[in-house]
Amino acid sequence: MKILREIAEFIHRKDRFLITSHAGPDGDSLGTALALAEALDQLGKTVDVVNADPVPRMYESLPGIDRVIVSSEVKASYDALIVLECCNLERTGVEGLERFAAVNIDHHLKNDEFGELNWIDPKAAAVGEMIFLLFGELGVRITPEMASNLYVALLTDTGSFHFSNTTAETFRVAGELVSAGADPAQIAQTVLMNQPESRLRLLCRVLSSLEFDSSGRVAWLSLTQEMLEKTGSSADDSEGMVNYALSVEGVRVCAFFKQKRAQFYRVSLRSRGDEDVSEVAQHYGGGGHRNAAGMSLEGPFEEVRDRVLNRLTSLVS
Ligand SMILES: [Mn+2]
Repeated sequence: MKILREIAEFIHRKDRFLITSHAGPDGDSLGTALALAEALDQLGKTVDVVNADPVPRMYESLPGIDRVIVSSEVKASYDALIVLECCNLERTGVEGLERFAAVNIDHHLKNDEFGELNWIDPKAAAVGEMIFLLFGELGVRITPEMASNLYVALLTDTGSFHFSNTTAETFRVAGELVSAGADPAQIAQTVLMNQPESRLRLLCRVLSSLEFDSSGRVAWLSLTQEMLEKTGSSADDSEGMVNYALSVEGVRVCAFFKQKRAQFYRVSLRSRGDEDVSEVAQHYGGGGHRNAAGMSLEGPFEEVRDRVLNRLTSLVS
């Protein structure tokens, strides 16, 4: 692939790198950033990893996680910037990035192609799957730590290999990562099966908010600031809870309304099949993939809920 060669040549030409990804980091953005940072270490480059938001608890065990600098502004200078899964620079939540020559690597449908080099592959299950190919092009050795980080990227972005983005290529890469030292059982234990009690208490409350439309094809969940306070949870403890609504027989699409503050909601959307929830998200200024998307909405809860549900209902009727 030409773009892979161009990115590899770009990396070989530069010395000081900054890697960043979207605000509200997830397993793909963090795992891929850390694996890429280690690859650049191997090539003798200087690398900083910056994220606007703190590392969610479930990813604290990722090898090299301590190198993530949490900051919403970059003042130092670098030769190059590598941006992972962001449709534009604003999505990083980090200021001061416009100064750098950027490589833009993403697997989302909509991308502004803001980079000097842009590698967008919506068929990739995770940016981790893409970066694995880049490692081949760069000729770096995949250490067990890099393999584990990329495996976390694949595992979490595919919903443990459940989602429709899971392909033969995903399993091929996952297989190579296991051969290189990623331990699937141990990673599942530390990332997925290591929840604090507070998260389960939060899950109980979120699940008790579950509702359905009259067709049974649309389901929704909600989370309030009060639920977080009462259970001693943080907002990132709700990651993945949206999928419970989609797991119900007959449900085609679902929404998860997360109150960020009074009259302000972050809405996650999921679908099972051909229903494209990214269209709904884009209508409200958000984005994502066909089966997983999100946006933010302002207003009283009932109003926000009804606006979204109207759209979701027409998607399944
Ligand atoms: Mn991703």
